[in-house]
Amino acid sequence: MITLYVAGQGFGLPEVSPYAMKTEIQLQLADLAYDKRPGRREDSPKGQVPWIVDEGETIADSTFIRAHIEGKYGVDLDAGLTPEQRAQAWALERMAENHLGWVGAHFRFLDPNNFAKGPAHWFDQAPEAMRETLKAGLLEAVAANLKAVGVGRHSEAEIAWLGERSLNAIALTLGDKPFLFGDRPTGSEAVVFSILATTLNPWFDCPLRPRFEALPTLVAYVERMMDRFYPDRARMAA
Ligand SMILES: N[C@@H](CCC(=O)N[C@@H](CS)C(=O)NCC(=O)O)C(=O)O
Repeated sequence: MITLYVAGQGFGLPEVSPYAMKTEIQLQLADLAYDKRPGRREDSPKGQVPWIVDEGETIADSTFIRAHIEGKYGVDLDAGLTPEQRAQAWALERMAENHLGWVGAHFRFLDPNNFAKGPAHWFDQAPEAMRETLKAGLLEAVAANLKAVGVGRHSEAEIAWLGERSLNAIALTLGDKPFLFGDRPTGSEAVVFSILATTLNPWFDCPLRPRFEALPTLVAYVERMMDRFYPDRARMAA
């Protein structure tokens, strides 16, 4: 049995970490049984969630977890895709994780109201005397990461414009299909959906939401994925 270590649910989402959501969906797509437990990033070999322990073997990072399960269990989450579609899937994954994800993080963390109603609560159980220092430390680390990846160097309007371009690219790839590459979900679905669900979570204010809502096929896609993989959880409000 595989044990999946995650951050846990929060802010109306089944998993606050899009990467944990991605791995959970990919385990379901691979039809593998797993046990889900809360994990502290300090206990992860790469200092981040998610990670898995599979028969004593520890694998960290969602992309390497996918490679592990596909290799070990002989599963191909992109079965049926052409080589061009596989290349496109990889490009979409990288855009979602390494670009749109940071755009979402910018608005979630650096908007003071969003921070107060979201990430600030991670420190609710910390000793009161340390709470503000811990919050400031997290904000500083996220801001430094945003600067390092480049997103944090732009104005709010520019960041929203960059995010809108990614939303449009995903919507155009999806077209009128139920899933990105046809009638059934493939591996990249887990990535794209998880980043969209986190970035456009109605719990937070985000200038990208009106742009997302102007793309009804994308809104329906997020709802379809949520219903399929988390039927008991909150739906994204349209
Ligand atoms: N490349 C990693 C990214 C994982 C990631 O960014 N996890 C976040 C939570 S969403 C985390 O643990 N952040 C804590 C940190 O970086 O210190 C993956 O695909 O698993």
